[in-house]
Amino acid sequence: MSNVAYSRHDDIAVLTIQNPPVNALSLAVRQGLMAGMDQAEADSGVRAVLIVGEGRAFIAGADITEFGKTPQAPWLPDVCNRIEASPLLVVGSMHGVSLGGGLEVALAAHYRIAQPSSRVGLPEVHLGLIPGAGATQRLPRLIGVEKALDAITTGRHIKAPEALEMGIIDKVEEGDPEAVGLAYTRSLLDEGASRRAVSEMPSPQAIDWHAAYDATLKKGRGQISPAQAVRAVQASVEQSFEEGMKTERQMFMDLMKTDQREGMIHAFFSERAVGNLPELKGVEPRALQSIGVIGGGTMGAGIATAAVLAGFEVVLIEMKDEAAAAAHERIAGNLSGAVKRGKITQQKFDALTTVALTVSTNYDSLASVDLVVEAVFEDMDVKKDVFGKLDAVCKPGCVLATNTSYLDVNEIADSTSRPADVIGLHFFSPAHVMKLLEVVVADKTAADVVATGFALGKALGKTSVRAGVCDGFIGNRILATYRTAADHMVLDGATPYQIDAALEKFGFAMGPFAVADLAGLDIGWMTRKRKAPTRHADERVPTYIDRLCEQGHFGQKTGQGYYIYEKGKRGGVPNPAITRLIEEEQTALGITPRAFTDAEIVRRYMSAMVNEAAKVVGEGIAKRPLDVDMTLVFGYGFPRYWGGPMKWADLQGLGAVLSDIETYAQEDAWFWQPAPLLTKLVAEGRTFDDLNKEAAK
Ligand code: 3H9
Repeated sequence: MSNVAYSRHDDIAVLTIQNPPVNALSLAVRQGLMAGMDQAEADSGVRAVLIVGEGRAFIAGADITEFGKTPQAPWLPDVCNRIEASPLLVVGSMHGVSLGGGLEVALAAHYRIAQPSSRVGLPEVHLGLIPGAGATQRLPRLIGVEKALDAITTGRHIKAPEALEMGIIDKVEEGDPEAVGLAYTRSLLDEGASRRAVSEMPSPQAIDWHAAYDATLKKGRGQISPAQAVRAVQASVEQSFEEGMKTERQMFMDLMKTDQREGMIHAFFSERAVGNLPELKGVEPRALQSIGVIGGGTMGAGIATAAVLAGFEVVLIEMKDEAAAAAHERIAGNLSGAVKRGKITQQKFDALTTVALTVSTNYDSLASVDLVVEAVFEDMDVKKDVFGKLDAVCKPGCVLATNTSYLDVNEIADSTSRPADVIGLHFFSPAHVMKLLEVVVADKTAADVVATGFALGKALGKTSVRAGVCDGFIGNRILATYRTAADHMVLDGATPYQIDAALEKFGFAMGPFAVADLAGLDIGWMTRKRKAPTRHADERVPTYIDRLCEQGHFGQKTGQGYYIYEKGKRGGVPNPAITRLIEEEQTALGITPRAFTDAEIVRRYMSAMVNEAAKVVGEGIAKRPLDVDMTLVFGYGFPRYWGGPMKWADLQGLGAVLSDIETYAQEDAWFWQPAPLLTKLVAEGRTFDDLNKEAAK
C-alpha cells in the first residue's frame, strides 16, 4: 500500500504523505512520491504539484529504523532529483517539522511555503551523518555557504520566520497546510512563475575551508560528521551539481559505517526508550500543580527555578528569614539569566518571582502542595527530621521526594508513616540547566508515585532514568569507580593533567579532575571519611588530595584544587602543590612512577566504568544497559557519539573489555573484580544491546 495519496484540485495535483507518526521517508513513501510524480505528469491538464504531509509534521526525515540495512531503491537523492526535474511547477507546504530528508524533499520542490509555527532543520549530524539527499549541494546554492554551514553543522531546528529570513523558504502563512499550499500554488501559476530548480542556481562563493573545517572539528570534540559536512559543502562550490551529489553520497555512505553513527542512533532511540517502562504501562501519574522545595541552597534554588519555569506554583522552605531571603535572591538570579538569554520576558520574570514563588520558614505553607522535593544537607538524621515534618503537614497523596545523592531512600521512606509516597528525585546541579533526573524507586514506592516522578521530569524538560536504591544510585556509583581508576593511575605515574587531557580528547566535556574541582573537593573528602570505617584492607585509596583539603583548598570555589584558578580567567593551570603531594605519597608507598599512554588511560578508565555499569545492571539498580548509557550521557558529560559506556563496550567487543579487566586484575584483584553479568554475556556471545532488545519485547 502506498503511503502517498494522490488527489486533484483543478490543475494542481496534491501528493499527501501519510506515514504516521511523523511521515518518515520509508521505502513505501519514497515509492509513493515517485509514483505520484509520474501520475501527475501523466494526468492531462495538471500544471503543478503540491506536496504536503498528513498529521503532525511535513516530514521528519529519512526513516531511521532503515539505517544499517541495505538501502533499497528508489533512494532518496533520486526521489529528490526526480521531483526537481519535473516540468510541472512543484511546491512544498510545510507544517510541524521538516527535518533532514524532509527538508531535502522541500529543497527539491521549486517553491516552499510554511506555517509560522513550523520548524526546519538538517539534524543529520546528530545521528553521526551528513544530509544525504542533496542538502549539502542545494542549500549553499540557495542561501550561500555560511548560512548553509550554520544549518548543516549545528543541525539546529530553525523556526519558519528565521528560515524565511535566511532564504530557505519563500513564504510563511498561517492556515491549513493544504489550503494555504493550494492558494500559494494557484498564485504562482497565475503570476506565470517559472520552474525554479535550486540545483541550477549558480555555484556559491568559496570560504576559507581549512579554517571552517578545523573550527568545526574542534567544536565537535572529536565528532566527525559536522567536519565532514564542511567538506561536502566545499564540494558544492568546487564541483558540478552532479559530481557534488556523488561526493555527498559517498561521504554519507562512509559515515553510515562508522561507530559514531551507531552510537548516536543508539542515543536517539535510548533517549526515547528511557521513560518507557513496562511497570508504568497503564499507570496514571498523580496530579501535579504545586511543588514544595525544602532548602534554598544551590540545589534547592535550581529545582525551584526549573519548577517555576515549567509553570508550577512553588513553595520553598528555609530555616531562617535571612536564608529565605538568600534563596529568593538565588532563584531570581537564575531567572534573570533566563531573561538575559531571551528565554523569558521581564514581565514573566516579575510574575515568576512573585505570584508563582513563595518562600517561607513555616512548614505549614506546604499543606496543599502535590509534591515536595527535599534538598537539605546530606545527613540521614537531618533528612529524617525533615521527612517527619513533611509527614505531619503534607496532605494525603502528596509525593515526598528526597534529592539525596547517595543516602538510603528505603530508610528515609520507612521513617515516615507513608513509605509508598516516598521516592528519590536526584537532580544534578545546576538543576535548572542539567538534563538528567534519576528517579530512585525504593522498595515500597507506589507505581503511581514512580509515574509522577517521570511526569515531573517530563514537565521540567529532563531526561529521567529509573534507578534502584544503592550507594550513589546509577550515576554516582559508577562515577566513584571510574574516578578511583583515575586515582590509581595517578598513584602509578600518570598526572591528573594527562588524564584530563586524554579523556577530553576521547570526547568527555571535562576530565575527572577538572570536574572534581568544579563540584568541590570537599564532597569527595567527606565521602572518603564516611567510607573509611567499612573499607576493605586491599582497597587502594590515595590520600594526597586530602592534604590539600585539610589546608582549606576545595577546587574552583576556593581558587585552588588540582588546578589554580585566577579570577576572571576561564579554566585553570596545573597546581604545582598537587605534583609535590603526589610525589610524597608515591615515595611513602614505595611506588616507582611509570609512563602511561593516552590510549591506556582511556582503556582503564572506560573498563572501570563498564565493569561497574555491568554490576549496576546485573543487580537491577538499572533495569537496562540503555538506562546507564543515558545517565552518563545526560548527567556526566559522556560523549553522545559513543552512545554511552555500554554501547561503547559493545562496539569494542565485550570479550576485549573483559580481557582488559582480567589483565588489570592481575595487579589489583580487589578493584578489578569482573562483573558477573559481563562474564556471562561474553560466555554466551551476547551484547548489552541484546539485553536492551529483550527488555523492549
Ligand atoms: C535523514 O533524513 C538522512 C537524509 O539526509 C538522507 C537519507 C538518504 N525515522 O521524538 P518523538 C519516531 S536522517 C523513524 O517521540 P517528538 C520516534 O522514534 C533523519 N522514526 O516525538 C518515535 O517513535 P515511538 C533526520 C522516527 O514530537 C515517534 O516517531 N531526521 C523518526 O518529541 C515520535 O517521535 C531526524 O533526525 C525518523 N526520522 O519529536 C529527526 N523521527 O513513538 C529525528 C521520529 O515508537 N526526529 N521517529 O517512540 C526528531 O527529532 C523527533 O522525533 C521529532 C518529533 C522532532 C520529529
